[in-house]
Amino acid sequence: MNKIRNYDKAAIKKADSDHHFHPFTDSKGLDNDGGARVIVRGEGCYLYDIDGEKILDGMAGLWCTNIGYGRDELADLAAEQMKELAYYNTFFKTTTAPAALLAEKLCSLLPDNFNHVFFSNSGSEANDTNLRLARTYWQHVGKPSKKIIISRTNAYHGSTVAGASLGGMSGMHKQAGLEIGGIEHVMQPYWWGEGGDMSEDEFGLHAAKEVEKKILEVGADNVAAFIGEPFQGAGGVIIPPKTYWPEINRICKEHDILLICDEVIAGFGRTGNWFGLETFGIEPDLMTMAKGLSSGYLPISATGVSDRVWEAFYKAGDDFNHGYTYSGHPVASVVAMRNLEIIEEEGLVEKVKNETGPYLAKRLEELKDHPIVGEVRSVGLVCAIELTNDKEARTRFPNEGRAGTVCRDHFFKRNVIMRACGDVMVASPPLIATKEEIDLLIDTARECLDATAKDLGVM
Ligand code: PXG
Repeated sequence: MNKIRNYDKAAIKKADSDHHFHPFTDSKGLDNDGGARVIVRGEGCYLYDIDGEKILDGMAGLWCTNIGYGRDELADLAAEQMKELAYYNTFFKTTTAPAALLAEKLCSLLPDNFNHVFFSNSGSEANDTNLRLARTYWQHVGKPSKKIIISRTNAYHGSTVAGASLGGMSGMHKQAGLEIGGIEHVMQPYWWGEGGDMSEDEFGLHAAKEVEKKILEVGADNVAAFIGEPFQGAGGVIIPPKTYWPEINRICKEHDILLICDEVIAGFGRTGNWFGLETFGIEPDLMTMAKGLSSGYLPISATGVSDRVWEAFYKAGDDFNHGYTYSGHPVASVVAMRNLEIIEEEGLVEKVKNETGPYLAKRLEELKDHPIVGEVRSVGLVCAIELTNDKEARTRFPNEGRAGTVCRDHFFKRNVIMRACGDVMVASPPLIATKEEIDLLIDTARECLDATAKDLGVM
């Protein structure tokens, strides 16, 4: 066990409350709830807070700690690299060994037509990169009018101005007046919420055709790309019907639109394959990768660039006027490289595909009959539980989002982390999770659903 620093709990809580502006948080509400929980240590799938409570992390941090917490060898490698070369950039005719080797390693995992990567530090930045790559690509091939990016409502592509604009989170759009031009949103492939009387397969085609409709409406000559997550993560683990992605492939090809696959959550084993594109049969031109690339040990992200796009930039003989101080940071690169090796050595992708993914699906099915559960769904080691007040009509409890918050708080009290996306409970545990840990997650879910139903006056 690693040594825990001897923190002064009261001082930390006060510092946090007085000075820390938290992301995606109602600060007054947080204070009224007694402030933030202080996490001090992580080991495997568990976190420990400053009060010594042991917490099962059913969310892998924020969908990222794929290899779990407490891997000393990553800390040792980072220290070694910092002592040798803490930093150098990858601009101006220079590189570093860790960045070069990570690029090579990453490309060995990507589809055959992907042989280059561009490094950034977060998923948001990687999607900013994608937007610029897509638009610049069309300039290079002599079609500069192709600028519009088509995305979906309730998509999440990050929190920078471009990331949030590409995303379709209404709350984010409303607050910041995000109006960077040339981004259009179409419906999401969310059968349970929006499928009405259609079968899942019919609805998958219908939702994909909305992309085609939008292309025809604005003119294919004006569209640069379509962007989508293989399954929507932050939107509530929305897993598209199997008809959706093949039709999107067809539409993008037919209208000559680049396809950007945002693998920030789906990548690095989450769905039981290295990438979500394998699970769903997606044929992209650009890919966004972050989170599981380093399992969250250090910030690093990458854009996968297909040969088609790469060749246009290569032939153009011009600078790509884009990059970040820390693109290809050597310490983050070394850590990411070892993280990928650990995923391989421990067979985590196969484990999710053959053992824990099917086990999670099986245990999850048991919750289907619960009175407030509308649907359960999973792919690999990520799942969702829809809370409903009417299973047949597929409707929500009044004050949408409240049922989810009530349920989330029951998990919190029981030292298990499951996230509420509105009224959808979602989990995405580290890929090292054992069947016992999945049992704890699902057994706790049953208890929390009962308690939530009671609070809402259903049971
Ligand atoms: N794309 C996808 C698909 C994501 O899920 C990003 C891009 C942006 O990555 P960065 O590293 O810039 O955060 C994400 C991030 C949530 C939650 O509440 C989800 C994310 C981030 C923060 C919160 O579920 N996903």
